[in-house]
Amino acid sequence: MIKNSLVKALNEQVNAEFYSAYLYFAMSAYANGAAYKGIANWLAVQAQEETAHAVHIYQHILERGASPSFSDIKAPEGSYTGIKDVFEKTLAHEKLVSGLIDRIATLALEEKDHATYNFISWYVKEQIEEEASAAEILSKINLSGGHPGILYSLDSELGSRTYSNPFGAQD
Ligand code: OFO
Repeated sequence: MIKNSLVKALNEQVNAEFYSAYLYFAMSAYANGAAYKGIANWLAVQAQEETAHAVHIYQHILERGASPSFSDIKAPEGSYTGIKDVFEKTLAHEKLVSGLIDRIATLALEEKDHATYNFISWYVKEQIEEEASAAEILSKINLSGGHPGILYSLDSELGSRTYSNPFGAQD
């Protein structure tokens, strides 16, 4: 039987994942308005992945025989000073999420809940990739020195990202 403390933490994580989706959609809308269509695409795919994470965690709560609970999803910041600002905030947000995931992993170990520990371990690994990809894009933006041609190439590169459900279910 899953402990209430873990149900609470997982419910909070569902909310945090939906917030992440909101945040990346807000950033995508900003990038779209700033004519960075490829970056807008990358961020929209990121938002879809975050939604898939929320659903996946919600399903785990149900599968463990517990009740999901729902609270308000915070509105994301909608204004940015440029794409560097967007990716600085993306990296900072992913670091924050890594901390939330680590907290659940620690709690699962303390509660000797190996099922939740095994479940959340996927996210521990995922967060390494999430931080690395945000850091890589940010360093490319920094290296560009604001050169329009380099930023155009980066925008084209990020425009090729496509969404596929990370859990192999229907998109
Ligand atoms: Fe849910 O992976 Fe980013 O935050």
